[in-house]
Amino acid sequence: MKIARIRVHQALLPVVGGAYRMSHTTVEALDSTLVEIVTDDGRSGWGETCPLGPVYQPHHALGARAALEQMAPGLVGTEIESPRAFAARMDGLLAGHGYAKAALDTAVLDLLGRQLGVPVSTLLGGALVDSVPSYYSVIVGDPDVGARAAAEKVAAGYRRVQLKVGGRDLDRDVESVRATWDAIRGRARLAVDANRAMTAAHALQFDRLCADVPFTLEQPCAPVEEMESLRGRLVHPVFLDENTEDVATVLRVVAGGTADGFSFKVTRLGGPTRAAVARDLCALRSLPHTVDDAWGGDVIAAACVHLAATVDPRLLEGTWIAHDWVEGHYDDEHPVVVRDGRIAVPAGPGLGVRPDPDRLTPVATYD
Ligand code: 0XW
Ligand code: MG
Repeated sequence: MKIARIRVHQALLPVVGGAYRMSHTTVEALDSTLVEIVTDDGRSGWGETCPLGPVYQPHHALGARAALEQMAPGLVGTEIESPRAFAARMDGLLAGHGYAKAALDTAVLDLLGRQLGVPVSTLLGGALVDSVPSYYSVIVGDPDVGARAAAEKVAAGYRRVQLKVGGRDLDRDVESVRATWDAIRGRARLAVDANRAMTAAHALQFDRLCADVPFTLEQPCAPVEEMESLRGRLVHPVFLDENTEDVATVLRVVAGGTADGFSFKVTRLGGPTRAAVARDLCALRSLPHTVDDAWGGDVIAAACVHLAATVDPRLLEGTWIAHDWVEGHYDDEHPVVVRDGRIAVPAGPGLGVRPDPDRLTPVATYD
């Protein structure tokens, strides 16, 4: 199966409700990049990457498309033998840029799945379940508004809530934590995500002020060294998110015992194939983790769910998808959605979703 053509598409995704606010940035629309790999035997496979704006991580939409432009000419005409062989070829064309390579990795998995007649989860080791738990992310805002939103989502079946804090007075964050926990206690777990906004001193203070509320504290500080300085000084278990920019960092953290779990972003780790290595490292130490992405539509959501389905259910903290914040779907017949707090693994070979190109804006074609 040879690559005959690579098409790059763009999807502009306005945020439903107007804005998604985190400690350091508020986004109102996201710029997603989809790739379609077309083979000489007429098959096509899809991938997607959608940075959460240009400051959440060192990733941005223009950079993704520039990376694809750099690699595509060296990929067209080559044989698709396996995800690992394809990853090696991408690395030979461009160093780094895992968030862009992720889209191509996903498209190759979609293609191989369709060629072999198996779902992507099988290519990632095999699904253990036919649906995965999701979780709901409450944005930084008024404590009572956030608590009501959390209560509504728990009533709708979610069993994990992530509360965004940071970027404001510490007491306001503490108020949000208490209001949200009071609204969901006994029915759902709580994670509190500062998205790197706190200093180590603030994180220690915040941890003490909320010591009586059980939650996992997600990425309170920015550099992994600062997170390492907090080890053993917090009462709350700590999850790393933004620090896990590659599998090597995951290995360092797992080996060093720096965190109690992770909030993984599949494209940040380089795509489902590489993210599966992070999954296996966590399994060695029974470290719970999420399988999410920063943003995106049905293609990224399907990739996350296929990988999440291969995780030991005991260790899967949940799969966040942006569907609550994105209007519509790329594929109306096979939308990836949360129902009763869970997401069904898309049926059929490959990803199980087929974007309608008419819903996308063509950006470039390489053949
Ligand atoms: C909650 N998320 C998975 C969605 C946004 O991309 C941020 C991210 C996180 O955990 O920080
Ligand atoms: Mg996070």
